[in-house]
Amino acid sequence: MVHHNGSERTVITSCPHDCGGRCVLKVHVTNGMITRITTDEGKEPQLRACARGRAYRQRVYAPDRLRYPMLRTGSRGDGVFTRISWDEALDRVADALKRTATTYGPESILYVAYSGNTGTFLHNQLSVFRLLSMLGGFTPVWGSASFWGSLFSSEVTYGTVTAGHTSDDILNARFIIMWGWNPAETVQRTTTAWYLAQARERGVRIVSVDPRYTDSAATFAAQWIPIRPATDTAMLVAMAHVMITEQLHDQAFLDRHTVGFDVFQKYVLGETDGIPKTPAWAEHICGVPAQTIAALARDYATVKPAKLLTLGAPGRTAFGEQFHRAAATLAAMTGNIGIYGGEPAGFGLPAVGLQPLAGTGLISRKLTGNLPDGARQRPALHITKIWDALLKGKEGGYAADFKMVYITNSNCVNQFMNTTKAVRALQIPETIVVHEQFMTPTARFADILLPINTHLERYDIIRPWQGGPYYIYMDKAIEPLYESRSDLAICQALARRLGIEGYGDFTEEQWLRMFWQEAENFTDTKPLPDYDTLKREGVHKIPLDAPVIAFAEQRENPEAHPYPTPSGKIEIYSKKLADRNDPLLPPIPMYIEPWEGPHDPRTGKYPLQLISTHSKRRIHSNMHNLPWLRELEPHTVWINPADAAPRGILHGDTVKVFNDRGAILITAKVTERIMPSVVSIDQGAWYDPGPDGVDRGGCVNVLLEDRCSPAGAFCSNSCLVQIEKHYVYGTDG
Ligand SMILES: Nc1nc2c(c(=O)[nH]1)N[C@H]1C(S)=C(S)[C@@H](COP(=O)(O)OP(=O)(O)OC[C@H]3O[C@@H](n4cnc5c(=O)[nH]c(N)nc54)[C@H](O)[C@@H]3O)O[C@H]1N2
Ligand SMILES: Nc1nc2c(c(=O)[nH]1)N[C@H]1C(S)=C(S)[C@@H](COP(=O)(O)OP(=O)(O)OC[C@H]3O[C@@H](n4cnc5c(=O)[nH]c(N)nc54)[C@H](O)[C@@H]3O)O[C@H]1N2
Ligand code: SF4
Ligand SMILES: [Mo]
Repeated sequence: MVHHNGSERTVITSCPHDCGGRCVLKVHVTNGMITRITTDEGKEPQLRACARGRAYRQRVYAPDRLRYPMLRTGSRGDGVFTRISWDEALDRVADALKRTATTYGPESILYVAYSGNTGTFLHNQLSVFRLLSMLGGFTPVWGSASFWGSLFSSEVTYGTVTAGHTSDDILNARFIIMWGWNPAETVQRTTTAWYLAQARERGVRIVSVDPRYTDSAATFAAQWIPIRPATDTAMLVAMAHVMITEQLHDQAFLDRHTVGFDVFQKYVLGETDGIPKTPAWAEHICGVPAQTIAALARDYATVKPAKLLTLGAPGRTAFGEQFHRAAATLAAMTGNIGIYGGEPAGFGLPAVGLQPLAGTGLISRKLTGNLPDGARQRPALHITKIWDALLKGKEGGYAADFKMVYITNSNCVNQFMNTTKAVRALQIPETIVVHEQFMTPTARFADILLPINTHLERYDIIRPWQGGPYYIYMDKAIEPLYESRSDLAICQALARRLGIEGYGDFTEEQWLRMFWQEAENFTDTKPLPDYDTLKREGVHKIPLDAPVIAFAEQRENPEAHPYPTPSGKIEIYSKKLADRNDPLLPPIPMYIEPWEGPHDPRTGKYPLQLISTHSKRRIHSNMHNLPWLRELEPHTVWINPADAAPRGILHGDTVKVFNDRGAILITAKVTERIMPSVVSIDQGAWYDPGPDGVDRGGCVNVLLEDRCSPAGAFCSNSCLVQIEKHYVYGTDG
């Protein structure tokens, strides 16, 4: 939507980066320049932008924006480039694609794309995905760094990932557990915090289970329960023990709606392995006092309806899928499924609007006709295996020797685990192409680096991450700066050079019109307004009579509406998993001792458990370079006084955080807001190694192992480190 007021235009848009929230940005433009950004001040609940969205003007006009296509002239990683023309850049990329595909086969082209844009209809990784598919295929990556454990558990337990409620249902709960969940800082839905604040005002009891005392705990919670990372499953299983032994569980619900509770119960009571999973047993593992565990179990089982809310972090651990399987089992034991104010503790997607994960992709594929299915036929590479696969290729058991790496929408050197290994791995391929907006740690490895415009310089339509009930038309505020272009425009030019027919030479608005018409076929909330109405109004809220809740039909009549699982019931015991016969991926949820957890023998050398959290001043690595947001919060490692004192570390000191994989320098935040023996660093600070290889940028992935859980979860909260004070010696002797 565009408004005129004298010489000022006001353009409505939103943010496409991966924070999950989708807020309204009102961009004020005078003479083609953005002067300020304001936000929704209308009817509540407002789609109100955070500091990052409000600071976006600084990102658009940042002095370090990439301006021109560039060719590497230094070594990979140095960041030394020379300017070239678009014609030369596109010729070089097209030649490399053709040469690689014909010489080594299309599978030797690895496409690494991640979360630069999510929820957008047009500008996202599908531009390149389609191009490479139509060229004959490539190797894609698979896995979700965010919540694979949760997606996996939801599929296994409920047969679907649409196992969540809309945020307004928070008002129906009488008890809320925020389990490793911090929505005041890491937005996943724009309105969540607003509803939590109201719940607190109404006297609803809210508890936070988290190694850190987060802003969410400080703002909403009556109680903070600190817990050792990666041990949550033990606590959940012990809560089940309390419910079973005190007969607090909802046996009628379990009988009617679930399979396999009997097997789980035997495990909990110790009938299968001789170890009763009592609160005392769990206390030793997770560090939460037995009485606290028992009290939480009693509250959750008796104060109804109740929500156990979680997203990704506790599952981003070794055996993280067990956490989500156990959480869903407790939701079933307390009968909090299919009712207002409950929550299935599955993947938190409500069934409303476009299927968020697949919708936009499906539309785009459908519209481009019969894609050669190349991409999907080739074995995809897990996001934690990229570096290993580049280094080892076929000899290491991978499907190809990767000769060309194409990177868009991702700062993977920084964001995927084991950065030091990434640096070695990216010396291997013959060609690396990166589409970026900034000279990120990943962009420095490009041979050909292409400048991309920001979302304020193009048109799009967006919907929230988790099927929130609205769409926003992202109007174009200004023309693309410098020589920047969209990924789509680049792919259109490449398609012409490569002789690919039918890629689609439409304008942005022509594409969007087609996508929007097609969206009708992918949504259950019809009718949608027509394209021109959407564009004029800016925001389309899907009218809902009541909160959308998961499994209401199943709750009412499970015989007529079976769960979409093989048994038709909630699978506490999964036959599918039993058939896999993998002791590390058992058919019922079980606590499995994690690697790099509190009882790993390596704690002798590296006694501190490190978690990496999402920062309120960034979206991953995006916006790390903006001075306004830097002022909001310094980049630090949180450390408890009990761990700082014996190391001689004072608040504000520079410290070295290290293990066998690498070392980083960072400022210490000495605080009681993190439990002893645990330290935390926000992910996303830009990797900046010194001559000694020690990272002065504070990039946490230098410390992490590139390893996933048995189901494929990204284990970025399973890591052991040591910390020491870093003394800076003068250079003059
Ligand atoms: N501002 C901002 N918002 C974001 C993002 C961002 O980068 N910035 N990123 C978005 C994305 S892509 C994602 S995936 C989500 C991530 O959303 P989350 O996974 O919810 O976010 P995290 O900050 O990783 O972790 C949430 C909380 O879990 C705690 N925690 C860590 N490990 C454990 C554990 O083992 N057990 C327990 N009980 N708690 C633990 C942390 O201390 C933290 O307070 O956030 C989204 N929102
Ligand atoms: N240790 C640790 N590591 C983590 C996590 C953690 O909790 N701990 N969290 C993980 C999670 S949940 C996630 S989702 C990932 C995120 O991993 P990434 O998606 O790799 O992280 P971003 O920093 O968002 O990088 C996106 C890049 O895309 C660029 N970009 C933005 N818009 C466009 C565009 O239109 N076109 C192109 N070509 N580029 C664009 C941005 O400038 C940015 O550099 O990180 C993961 N890494
Ligand atoms: S960064 Fe996320 S929470 Fe902040 S304004 Fe943009 S969409 Fe909203
Ligand atoms: Mo994520």
